[in-house]
Amino acid sequence: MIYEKSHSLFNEAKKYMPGGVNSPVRAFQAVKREPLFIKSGKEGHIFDADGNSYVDFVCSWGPGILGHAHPRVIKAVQKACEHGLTFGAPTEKETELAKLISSLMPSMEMLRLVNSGTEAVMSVIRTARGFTGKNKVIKFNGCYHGHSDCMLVKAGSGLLTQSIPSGSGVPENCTRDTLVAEYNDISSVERLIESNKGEIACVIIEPAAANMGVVPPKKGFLKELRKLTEENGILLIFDEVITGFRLSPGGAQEYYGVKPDLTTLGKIAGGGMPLAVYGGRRDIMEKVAPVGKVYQAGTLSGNPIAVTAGIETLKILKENKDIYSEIERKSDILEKAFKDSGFNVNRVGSLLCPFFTDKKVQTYDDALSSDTEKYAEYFSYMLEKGIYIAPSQFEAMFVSYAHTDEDIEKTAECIAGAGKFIFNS
Ligand code: KE4
Repeated sequence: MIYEKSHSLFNEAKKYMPGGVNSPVRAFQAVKREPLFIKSGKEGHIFDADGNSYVDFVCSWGPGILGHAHPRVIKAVQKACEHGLTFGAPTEKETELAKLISSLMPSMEMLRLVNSGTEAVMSVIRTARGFTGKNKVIKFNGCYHGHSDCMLVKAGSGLLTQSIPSGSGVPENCTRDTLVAEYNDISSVERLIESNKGEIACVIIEPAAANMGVVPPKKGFLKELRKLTEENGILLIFDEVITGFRLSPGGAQEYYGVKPDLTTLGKIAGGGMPLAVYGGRRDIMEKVAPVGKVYQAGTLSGNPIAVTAGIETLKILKENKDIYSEIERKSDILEKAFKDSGFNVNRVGSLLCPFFTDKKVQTYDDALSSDTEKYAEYFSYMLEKGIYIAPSQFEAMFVSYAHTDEDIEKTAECIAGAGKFIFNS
């Protein structure tokens, strides 16, 4: 493959944007390569500036469950644009999207549209604090909830730690109320609740973790977490920015049969446009301004174009339930290819992740034991074969409805080849 055009575009971009990118993971640093500059996408494929084509399993980190440039979504967005892009005033479409989301996720009795997953999480935490009058928040090591200050914490060594900020620019006082438990370890949550009795507003979790690679919840873990939070008057927040409308039409809460008090959504909810959501129990959401005193606002929140993309996408998902059985079927083939080729692969629905460790990956520490150099080799092998996967061990492979049987077959063959190349099996 030739990458000359991407190379020169990257050099130019680096003069104007940190690392030449608008989000760090896109810089390909973890896989020790220069990023590709993408020119276009269609169905399950993307095309870079040098004219190379790839089967795309990043799918813009999740929104692309229907593939790129779905004709129905594009047509609806083009039509909406003719009437103006944004008014900063309520429109009927926002109610239509809110009703559609609520019909798919009944726990979301009332919700607010925002512009990014980060904004949704920042707002839902503030709402949980405002509703309970408590400040402390439990998150899980290895779960990512966007870059709002109180979520940018890295657990100290061991469990039950007072968090220290990760990265710079986050003052200690922004994270002193953020407690870190271990994913899939309910006793770590029990100990935090015990040592912070009556002070915890909420627990936030990725119901299926996809930001430390893919780590499914152990059987019963989510149900235990629900019971524990209910018993202690602590709100349970499912961060479904990735899992929402992906694991099932009703997301992880339908897939696992556990009802949170609050939920955040993003990615698929906006059909690829900047749109995210937070919501849940009506009595909690009625604390949000202008009804209640929890302030949250946004110039472009619920703008007609992003809302149109979201409505069209969710309508297609709601009208074609076979989409979910289809992406499961395609994911079955890929999972089998990984396993037959000697990979240690985790999977939840249409989210997959090969780990380069002998451990069964069920916690953040297990995930950290993965050989990221080997992941980088795997990444390059697949890229050179025209398969575009996450440029980091700690992300997910997203299967879309637009991936054809040929795409899946080609990918399965490349996985087999990568297995031979890496494990020289
Ligand atoms: P955004 O602010 O990036 O829209 O959403 C933050 C977020 C919140 N919650 C979960 C579970 C998420 O996965 C994310 C963002 N996901 C990453 C990919 N792992 C976005 C990609 C990026 O950071 O460039």
